[in-house]
Amino acid sequence: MRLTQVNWNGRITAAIVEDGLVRPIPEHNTIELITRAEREGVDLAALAASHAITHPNELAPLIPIHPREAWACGCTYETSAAFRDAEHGTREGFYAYVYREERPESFFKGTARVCVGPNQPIGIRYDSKFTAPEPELAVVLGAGGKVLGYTLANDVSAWDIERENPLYLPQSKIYNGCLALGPVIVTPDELTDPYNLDITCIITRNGKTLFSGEVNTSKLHRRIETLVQYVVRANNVPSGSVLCTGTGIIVKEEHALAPGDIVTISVPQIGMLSNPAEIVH
Ligand code: DO4
Ligand code: MG
Repeated sequence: MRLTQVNWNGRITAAIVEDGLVRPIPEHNTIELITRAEREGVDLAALAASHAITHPNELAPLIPIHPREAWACGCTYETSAAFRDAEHGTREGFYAYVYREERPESFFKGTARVCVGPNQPIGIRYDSKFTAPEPELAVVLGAGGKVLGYTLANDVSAWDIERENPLYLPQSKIYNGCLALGPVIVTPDELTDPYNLDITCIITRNGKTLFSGEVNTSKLHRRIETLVQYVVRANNVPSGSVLCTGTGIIVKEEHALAPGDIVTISVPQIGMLSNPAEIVH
């Protein structure tokens, strides 16, 4: 099943997506749907199916979930660790260490406040000269870290701020418009193999392709359940949170985001997440 949120009678409402049309689930946003499924001990997709209206509508997908918390893992693809080490001036192998060791890198990425959905602007901090998109597979977490579904994420990052000093990581990662999510959440019964997804990313500027990159999730160096286990370890991450699994596509400095650029991330089994970039203060 594919779930999103739409504006239905003036309320953000969860909806099932079928053949490009949506069937809203009245009185529930995605968090409310997840909370109810857990409270009643029923399957999320079954609950959605039994409460969705029957008539399909043509409504634009919004952010598929306003996550209670957003978390992210890093250096989960060799390309990400190698790029960061190559660029980093101070500690050689700093990122390779995390790539290699049992404990993965994880960090807080924010709350719904910093998240945007399809076609909404992603942020370039006004004090960053090298902000890059990070196209990632993300999982939606239920109680105890259960994977309820998959979506696309853009872990937009001010790499120049991170590169200056590792202690600046939170400032490079958390700010207005730093995380795009969407366009849908695909439940695990429909997306059975998250380790064979082609992720592509295109940046266009003035209608021309500035950058294009791709990676297959088979290059993800960790099991998703391992990433989840570390993030929820001694940490009661609430149901309805999101975890980004890291980038395998690296955008270099010559393609740093500028205002007006459009970033489009695609995975055929999930869809297309497109966002314009803008300066944020
Ligand atoms: O340590 C830096 C963050 C890495 C990251 O976000 C990624 O690899 O996706
Ligand atoms: Mg990332």
